Amino acid sequence: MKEELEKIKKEAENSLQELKSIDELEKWFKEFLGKKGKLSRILKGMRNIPPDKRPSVGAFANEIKEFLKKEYSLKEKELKKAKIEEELKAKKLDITLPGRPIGPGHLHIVTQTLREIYKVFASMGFQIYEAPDVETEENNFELLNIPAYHPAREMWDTFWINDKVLLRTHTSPGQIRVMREYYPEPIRVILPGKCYRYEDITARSEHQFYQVEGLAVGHNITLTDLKGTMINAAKRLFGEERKVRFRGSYFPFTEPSVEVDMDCILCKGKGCRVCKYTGWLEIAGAGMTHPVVLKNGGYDPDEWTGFAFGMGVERPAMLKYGIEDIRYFYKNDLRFLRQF
Ligand code: FA5
Repeated sequence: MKEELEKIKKEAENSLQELKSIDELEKWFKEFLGKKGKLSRILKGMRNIPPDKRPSVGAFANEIKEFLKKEYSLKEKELKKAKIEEELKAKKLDITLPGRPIGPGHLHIVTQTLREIYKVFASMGFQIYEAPDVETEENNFELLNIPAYHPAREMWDTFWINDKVLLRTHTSPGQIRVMREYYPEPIRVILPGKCYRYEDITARSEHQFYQVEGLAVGHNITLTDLKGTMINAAKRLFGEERKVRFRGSYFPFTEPSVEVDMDCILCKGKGCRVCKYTGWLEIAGAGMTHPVVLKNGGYDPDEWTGFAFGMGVERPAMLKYGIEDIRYFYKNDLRFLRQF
C-alpha cells in the first residue's frame, strides 16, 4: 500500500508542475485530494491491511496528504500571481494620453433666477438683507400678528426645532429683523432666502424652496407704490407685455392684503392647463404692513406706513422655462441643470 501511495504522490507532483491555470488546479485538487479523489480511495482500502501495520500506513498517508496540500497552496499562489501579472500587462495604462477635459460649470437655475430678481429690485432702489433660516417662533409668527392658537398658523406647516425655535416657514420674519435694525430710517429691502414647510412634496410643492420678501417703510407709502413696484417687477422679469392684477386676500401681517397675479405666460391669458384655464397665474402675496407689525418693528404706525410682498422663486422659474416638476430643481441631475 505504501508503494501505491508513493506512486500517487509522484503522479500528483508531476501533474502539478504541468498546471497552467487556477481551473486546472481545482481539477487537480479534486482528482488527488477531493473526497472521491485518488488518495481517499486508497485510504478506504486500509481495512484490508493487517491491524498492526495500519498506524504506520495511516501516518504515511497523512504525511503525503499534508505534503500535497502544501504543494497545492504554493501552486495556487504562483498561479494567482502569474494571473495578476498577465492582467497588468494586458491592461497597461498609457499615462501619456491627454486627460478628458472638464468643462466649466455654471450657476444653478435658482441662483440665476434670484440674481435676475435682485437686478430688477436693485434698479428700484431695494437693498438685499439676509436673515437666518433658523428663526424664533416669535419672529416667524408672534410678532407678525399670528399669536399662538391663531388659526392662521395652519397656513404654514412648520418644522419645529424646539418649542421656541423653528425653520422659517416664510421670509416674512426677516421684516421684524430689518425694522428693528433700521429704525428710525426708512426701509426699502428685499429679503431672499430658503423657507421650509412640513408639506407633502408634489410637482408644485417642495418642503424647501426660496422666497424673496420685499419691505418698504416710509412716511407716505401707499398701496399705489406696492402696485407700481409689483407691475414693474412682473414686466421686467416676465416680459413687457405682461398684465398684472390684484385680488383681495388675507395675511395676518398685512392690511389690506392682496394676491398679485399676472396673465399666463404660456397661453397669454386665453386659458390653459398651467393656469387652470383662468388665464392668470399667482406670483406673490402682498399688502400694506399691518400697524401691529410696524409697531413690533419699532415704527409708530401713526407716522409710518409700509408695504410688503413675498414671492416664490422656483414656481415663477417653472413658468418662465416651462419646467413641469419642481422636484427637478434639487435632484442635481446635470442633464436637467445643463439646460439653463
Ligand atoms: C407667504 O409665505 C407670505 N409670507 C407672503 C407675503 C409676504 C404676504 C409679505 C404678504 C406680505 P405664501 O404661503 O402664499 O405666502 O407663499 C408665497 C409664495 O411662496 C407662493 O406664492 C409660492 O410661490 C411660494 N411657495 C409657497 N409654498 C411653496 C412650496 N411648498 N413649494 C414651492 N413654493 C412655495
